[in-house]
Amino acid sequence: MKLLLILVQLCIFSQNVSASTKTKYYRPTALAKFTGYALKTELKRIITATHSPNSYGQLYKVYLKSDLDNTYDGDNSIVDIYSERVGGRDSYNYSNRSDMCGSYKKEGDCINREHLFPQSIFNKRAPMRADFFHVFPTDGYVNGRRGRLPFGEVRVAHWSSKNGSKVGKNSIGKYTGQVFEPIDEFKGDVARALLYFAIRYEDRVASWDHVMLNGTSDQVYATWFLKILLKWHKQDPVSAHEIKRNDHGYKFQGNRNPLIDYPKFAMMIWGNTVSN
Ligand SMILES: [Ca+2]
Ligand SMILES: [Ca+2]
Repeated sequence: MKLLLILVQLCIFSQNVSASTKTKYYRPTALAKFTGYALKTELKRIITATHSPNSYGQLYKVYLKSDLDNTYDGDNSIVDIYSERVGGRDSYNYSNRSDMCGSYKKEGDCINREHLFPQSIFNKRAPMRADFFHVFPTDGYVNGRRGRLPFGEVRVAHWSSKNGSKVGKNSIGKYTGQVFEPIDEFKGDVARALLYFAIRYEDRVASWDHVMLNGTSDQVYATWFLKILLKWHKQDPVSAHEIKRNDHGYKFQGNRNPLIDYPKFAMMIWGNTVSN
């Protein structure tokens, strides 16, 4: 009973800590003046001013803390969105520095750094390349199968990973090219990482070329793609794993992902665009 009480108190304490961290970081009263793309630009100012970029090599170190599984299997292996099986046994697991790639021939060989916003689009330049909030630890082989495909939803997969991530033609909205579909559990995680990227780099994206982009610095993503991201953001809400990862990212590089802290910001920024 006493232990339970201590646990409850600890829980309340950690929630308070996280709430006060957020208040200090965003100053919500000042932020309340903004909405739409003005809110996006104000968030960009905050998350850029506080961003202290790290080297690319540091990511492998931080993953061994930030991405450990105490949400799904609780076994302290790395949560890999391309191999984690929710409610089932993972086909393979990674947990050590020695599991980092390396070369791979098949799934389960090694883990590497997946740029959810493909690094070829920005020529591997800093600080995008090592930005923790869109670079996730994933299986090297599945990462290779995804390549620089946009994300989307696939009805008929021509390839699937062992956890059910798919490659095939997009079956939702106007775009019908090849896409990569993560499993449902991680669709929101992917969406929030890419929406973070659109905010953080709004001053650079307009000159980059990719089918998921629309060449603007405000909307950033093509409407078909933005609709998918906002749908995923809604259907897969922020998880305990993402909250933990966001706090680790804050320690690691000084800034935060606003879509994890305040999920409502996504529709406040882009809501008008997708309802048109
Ligand atoms: Ca796991
Ligand atoms: Ca999720």
